[in-house]
Order: sequence, then structure tokens, then C-alpha cells
Amino acid sequence: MVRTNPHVEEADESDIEVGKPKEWAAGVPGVIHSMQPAIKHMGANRTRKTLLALNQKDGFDCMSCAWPDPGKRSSFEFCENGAKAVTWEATPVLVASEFWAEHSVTDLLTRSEYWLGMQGRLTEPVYKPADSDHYQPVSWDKAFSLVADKLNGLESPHQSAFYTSGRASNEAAFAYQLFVRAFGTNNLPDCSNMCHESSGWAMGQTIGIGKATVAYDDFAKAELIIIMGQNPGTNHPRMLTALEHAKENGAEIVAINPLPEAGLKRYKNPQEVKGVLGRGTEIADQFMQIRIGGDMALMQAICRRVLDAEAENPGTVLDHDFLAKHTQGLDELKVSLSQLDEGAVLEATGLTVEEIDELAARYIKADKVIITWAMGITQQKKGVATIKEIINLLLLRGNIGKPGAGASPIRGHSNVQGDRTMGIWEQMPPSFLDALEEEFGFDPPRDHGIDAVETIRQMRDGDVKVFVALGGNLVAAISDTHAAEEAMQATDMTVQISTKLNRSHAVIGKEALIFPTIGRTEIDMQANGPQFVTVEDTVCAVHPSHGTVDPVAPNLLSEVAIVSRLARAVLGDKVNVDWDGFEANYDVIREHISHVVDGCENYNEKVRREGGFVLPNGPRDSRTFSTPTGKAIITVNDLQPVERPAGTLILQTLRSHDQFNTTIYGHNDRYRGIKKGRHVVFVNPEDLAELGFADGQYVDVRGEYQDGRERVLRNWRIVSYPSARGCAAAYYPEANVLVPLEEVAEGSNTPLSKAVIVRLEPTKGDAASSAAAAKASIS
Ligand SMILES: Nc1nc2c(c(=O)[nH]1)N[C@H]1C(S)=C(S)[C@@H](COP(=O)(O)OP(=O)(O)OC[C@H]3O[C@@H](n4cnc5c(=O)[nH]c(N)nc54)[C@H](O)[C@@H]3O)O[C@H]1N2
Ligand SMILES: Nc1nc2c(c(=O)[nH]1)N[C@H]1C(S)=C(S)[C@@H](COP(=O)(O)OP(=O)(O)OC[C@H]3O[C@@H](n4cnc5c(=O)[nH]c(N)nc54)[C@H](O)[C@@H]3O)O[C@H]1N2
Ligand SMILES: [Mo]
Repeated sequence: MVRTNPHVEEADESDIEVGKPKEWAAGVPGVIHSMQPAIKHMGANRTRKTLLALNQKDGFDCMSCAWPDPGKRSSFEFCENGAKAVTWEATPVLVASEFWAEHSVTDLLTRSEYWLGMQGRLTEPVYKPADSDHYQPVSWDKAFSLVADKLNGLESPHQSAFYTSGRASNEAAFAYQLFVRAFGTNNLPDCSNMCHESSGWAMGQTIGIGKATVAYDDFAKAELIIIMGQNPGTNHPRMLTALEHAKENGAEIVAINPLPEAGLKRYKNPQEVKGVLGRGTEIADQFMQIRIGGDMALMQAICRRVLDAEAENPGTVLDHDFLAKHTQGLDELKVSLSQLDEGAVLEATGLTVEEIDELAARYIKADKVIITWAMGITQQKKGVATIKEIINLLLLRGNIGKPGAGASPIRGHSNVQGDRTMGIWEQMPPSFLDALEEEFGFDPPRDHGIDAVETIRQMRDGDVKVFVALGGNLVAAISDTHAAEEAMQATDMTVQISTKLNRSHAVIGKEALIFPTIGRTEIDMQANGPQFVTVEDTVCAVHPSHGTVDPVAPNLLSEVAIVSRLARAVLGDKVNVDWDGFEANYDVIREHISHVVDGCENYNEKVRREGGFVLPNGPRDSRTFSTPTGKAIITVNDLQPVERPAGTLILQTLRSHDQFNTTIYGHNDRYRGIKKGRHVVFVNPEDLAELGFADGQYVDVRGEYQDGRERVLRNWRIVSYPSARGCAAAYYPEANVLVPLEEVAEGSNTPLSKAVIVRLEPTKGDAASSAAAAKASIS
């Protein structure tokens, strides 16, 4: 059954229900809830072929996050949110041809992300000419030639930018970066610029590689796991199973977060009897409710206690052999931390001395420690420095390069790490560019390209005129929504390769195209038969992903086919690349990957091994650190807490349980007790009392950053919530209007999405009329 043009109701934000936050995550309701919509819309056959193939060895890789697959898999190797992602993609609800005549671009601009996504899958290429307010169906050939003419008419290739979102496969990503570099630019911004960029920089500079130094099995061997700035219950639910197993093996778990997130407290595993019937597993042995941005001070305070303990009992605390053989910089760290201001630490963290002592004691007691982190750490002014402090702490006791220990950034998009490995980065090192040159016989550009924030700036300033996106929704995902929208609308042409509609199809250049593509769930049939793609998870394991259901519509092309045909149309014979061969048989691309990408030798053979293969990782495998000195570098970083002027709050922008980044599946946030709405701001009850506001009141949330632009969310409902003092929260992407484009993390240029200084102001009028106004102003 194929359904077209459904009627979708916009959310009525006046009707928000607020209940108590949940104390536990997952559980049976999770999986049952998630099965219902799938079965309703997809039919039993398509449901079976997708959900049961999820994360199985002959199935496809779940696109909901980059958490790895265990060696031993259950037949339900997915979580509630993975099932939502699959259903969202594989449900055969289609955007029909008439849609484009019925809905102008101006009309699409008034629609919410929820409404746009719920229109269903895109089915044919469409083009919006400069003199029209409507997209219109167009042939694939015509669509490619329109883009080719525009790109080839630019004065310089640097007037174009080619964005990638982290769902693209390794094969699509490799072909895409090759096309872009052959065209002549390194302008390859990606979602990682807004995500784990701080992790990449901090780890690259200290241990020589920007990836996790742990394998999946290390979680079961760890004695202590510290989870910082991450909400696994919603965003990496399968991680909870690994944490549960770690606990069964005796590990302690410490969670550091301004919010008491459900998954960090208790977990009911839907796949085990005690999860079904019992109270589940208590996850965190210690929960530290830190202030936003306080993690760097906390890490310094723990390092200081480790050093003090060693001074008291010399030879018993530090891993002297490891430090002497593999690291540099210990003495400088000692000097610097001897001056650490404990008062400043308590102020920055909001924690007590006892809590900090307790964590230090746990750290010193454990021989094998893993520290994981995500967006609560990376999207901070001091994100890079904070991660360097995490590395310092791990190095002091040799917790890198031994079983059960390591640094583990938990990546977001399912293949964001693989895309980087394949060359999606505006700053790929010369060794990669040399290998490309050797393999394909052209001279790749050597100057660094621009990242996501810089792309917005250059579009705003008229320097970038053509924007192409391999997936994603940049205009909604980047900071400063209104500035970003103006920038996007100032371009000559925008091109989106997408599965479904989103805001980036409404906020467009003078001319615009949409290229519809098949998704990961779907069978990818090419001239040489069905093709599989490959992906890399957060612990560097590479494996194949095979679609299992027929594409929702006949006129879709795979990402590889779109990129290859676009490249051929733009480049003609300029470079000697067999684009037809790429499209017909992905082994051809993989053969090139083996020659160009480090660690991918014999790629075609290795990815076909049972379970794929794990990329080499110097620190993890052999304590080899490819820094300039060959040693891991212990660093000294200046503490600089987030400053909060009187009367303001530090606001973080985060994910609800019913969304995947800018994709909104529904309007509930089950674990935080929110139903039927997203326009809420979570504030600590004592802060509310101090500021003179009440739970349930409607307010304007106004950004404090001053540059002449007004940044405000109007008519948001206050939810009294047990967040750390002074720290509020609201949902991304709606709250992106508050994050200034100029406010970025030092060293990584990542928008400060977790630390926006805001002021609450009473909304004029009563709640009901305010809510009606909010509804009208949905953007
Ligand atoms: N279902 C689902 N899964 C997803 C995604 C999704 O949207 N939906 N997105 C994917 C992507 S791309 C990513 S990057 C990941 C994101 O995964 P997360 O990083 O878990 O995502 P956020 O919702 O941004 O949550 C940030 C967490 O950090 C905490 N935090 C905020 N500020 C601080 C701080 O200063 N210190 C500390 N210690 N904690 C802080 C917040 O309270 C929150 O718990 O998830 C991936 N998986
Ligand atoms: N304020 C604030 N801003 C943030 C964040 C935050 O925490 N707070 N988080 C940041 C983070 S961590 C990230 S990763 C970015 C995310 O930024 P993006 O990756 O740009 O955004 P997504 O919402 O993941 O992109 C969703 C769109 O991708 C398309 N899509 C889905 N599947 C496929 C596919 O298989 N192929 C193709 N070609 N297209 C597909 C669909 O059209 C869908 O609408 O946002 C960042 N922005
Ligand atoms: Mo992300």
C-alpha cells in the first residue's frame, strides 16, 4: 500500500502536558511503542524485512546513531529510537507530483519540520527556477545539467560549498570528496563541524588520532566508566545494554550531567527478564549534577587529586612506566595544577568537595577506566580544552592502550566517522591529498576549505554562491537560524540530495534543486546487481550495510549514482575517473579506497569478512602516538568558566526523545515528562523563584549576545525541572535562533549550542493567547 500526500496536523503548542520526569529508560514499552507505527503504515512484510534486518550481519546498519554492534547479536538488535528512524525512512508515504503545484516555496516556509518530514518520501527530482515560487518535476539529466552549468559558470570553484551529513555511506562520501576536489575546492563542510569537531582536534593534538581508543568489548572489561555530557537513554539507547553488562561484571559508573537524564539512572532492558518484570539495573553509582561548562574545572580538580595522592604515597598512584615511556608534559601539569583555585572549581562545577573527592577516589581505585562524552562537552567554548583535560586524566594512570580503558567520544550520526575517514573534511592532511593525486592523476587543491560556520558567513557575504548538500538540513542545524536563512537565500543555487523534505528545501537560493535518493533500508539495484555500502561506527569498526526492502518509488537514484552522474556532468573528461563504473559496481570505488585511505588496504576483501574489520588505531593497538614527538602530550589549559551575568541563565539546546536532530518524529519527550509540545524551557525551581517566574508561565527567552540582531523565542512555556542551578534547557533546532553564529568553541569553530546566555521575560497577554501566537509563529 502506497499512501500519498497525507493530511498532517501542525502541533498545537497551547496544549502541552507536563508530567513527572521518568527515573528509568527503555523497557518493554519502548520496543512495543516503536513497533506500532511501523506495523500500521508499512504492512507486516515491510516491517519484518526492515526491523528484523536492523543491525544484523546480512542486514543494514541502523542510521540512528554510531553506537557499535556487539559481536553476539540478539534478533532485536535495535532500540525504540532506531525503530523510529527506520519507520520514518521506510514507510511508503510519498510526496506526489501534484504536491509541488499545490505548495509554493512561500507556503513551505510557513511549515514546521514535523509537517515537512511527515509529507513522506521524495520521489522525483524537482527544480525551482529563479522566476518561480514553485518547484517543478524535472528529468534527472536536465537536473544534472542545470547544476553543471551553474558550477562551471563560477569564477572560481571556491565560490561553491559541498556539505555532507553523517548518514552518507563510505562509498558515497569517497566519490563525493573526489568529485569536489577534482572540481577544484576543499570546501567540504560537514555536520561534524557542529558535533564532535572539538573531540577530533583535542585528541588529534594530544594522542595523534581523533577517534575512540576503545573497542566494543572494552566496555565489559572496564572497572569504571565515566559518562560526561551525554544522554544515552535517548540518543544511544543500545549503549545502556553495554553499561548493564559492564555493571554485571563489577564496573562502577559515574554520570556527569546538569540534568538527571532517565537512562543515566536506571535501565530496564527489554531483552531480559529482569528488565521486563523487575526494577531493571541501577546505572549510575554516582551522579554528579554539574553546572553547564563546569567539566574542565572538574577534570582539573580530579587530576590535581591524583597528583596529590601520588605525592602522599609515591609510586602507588601514577603509571610511571607508561608516563615515562609514552608521554611528555607531566612536570608542567604538576606546576600548573599546584596553583588550581579550588574555590573557582566549586563555583564552576556547582559540586561539593565531597562529591569531587568521591570521584577522585573511584578513579584512583580503578585500574581500567573509560571516559565517554558527547555534545555536553564538545559544544562549549572550552570544548577542546576540556577534552584535552579528559585525556590528561586518562594518561596519568595509563588508561589509554590497555584492555578495558580508553577515551571514547560517542559519535552521533551513524557514519559521520566513516565520512571523515573517506576524506570529508575541509582540512584533509597532505598525505591524503598526495594519495588522491597518485591514484587519479590530478592535482587536488591544497588550501584548506571552509567549515560549516564559515560557509554560512561566506554565503552571507556573497563569496559562496552555490551550495550543494549530500543529506542533512544545514540551515536548521547550524546556529543563528535567522542569519543562516538570510545567508542561504543570498546564494544563486542550492542543491539538496535528500530522502525527505526539511527546512533546507524551503530556505533556498535563487534557483534550487532537490535530488531524491534511496535510503539505507532499501535495496540498491545497479547494472552489476544489488550493491551494498560500508560504514564505520564510533569504535572504528567497518562493516557492510545491505538494504532489504524495495525502494519506495521507481525514479529514485542511490547517493553514489547521484554523485557519479553529477560529477560526470560537471567534470566531463577533466579527470580520468570511471564514474560509470562507480555507479554500476561499488567494488570499483572500494578498490580506490584501498589505495587511498590509510588502514583500508584490501578493503573489498576485509569488509566481506564476518563482522567486517576494525581500522588500525595507534594508541589503542600499541600505544603508538603519531604526534610530532611520537609521545602522548599532557597539556596545560587555562581554566575559563562560563560567565553568567546576574538575572540570566545558561541555556543548553538539546534533543527530545521524539526527534533525530532536525527531524521531528512527534511532540512528546517521554522521559522528561513532556507531551504534545516542544516550545518549553526547562528551569530549576529555585532559579524560577529567584527570577520571579512560575512553572507553567509563558515567557520570551531572549539571547543576551549583543550585535544588533534580536534573538528571541516567543511564548515558550516554563517547565520547572531539576536542572543544575543557573542552567536551563530548550529543544534544538527551535532554539538555534538563540545561538549566535560568532559564538564558537575555541580551536574547533563548533557553535556553542550548549551555553547560550539568555534572559526570561514575561510574555504579554495570557497563556492561551500567547500559545495561539506561538502557533502562528512556528518557524
Ligand atoms: N534518538 C536520537 N539519537 C541520536 C540523535 C538524535 O537526535 N535522536 N542525534 C545523534 C547525534 S548527531 C548526536 S551528536 C548524538 C548526540 O547525543 P547527546 O550528546 O546525548 O545529545 P544532546 O541531546 O545534545 O544531549 C547532551 C547532553 O549533555 C548534557 N550537557 C549539557 N551541557 C553540559 C555540560 O556542560 N556538562 C555536562 N557534563 N553535560 C552537559 C545535557 O544535559 C544532555 O544530557 O546523538 C545521536 N543519536
Ligand atoms: N542548537 C543545536 N544545534 C545543533 C546541535 C545541538 O545539539 N544543538 N547538534 C548538532 C549536531 S551534533 C549535528 S550532527 C547536526 C546535524 O545536522 P544535519 O546532519 O545537517 O541534520 P539532520 O537533521 O541529521 O538531517 C536530516 C535530513 O537528512 C536527510 N536524510 C536522511 N536520511 C538520508 C539519507 O540516507 N541520505 C540523504 N542524502 N539524506 C538523508 C533528510 O532529508 C533529513 O531531513 O546539528 C547540529 N546542530
Ligand atoms: Mo552529531
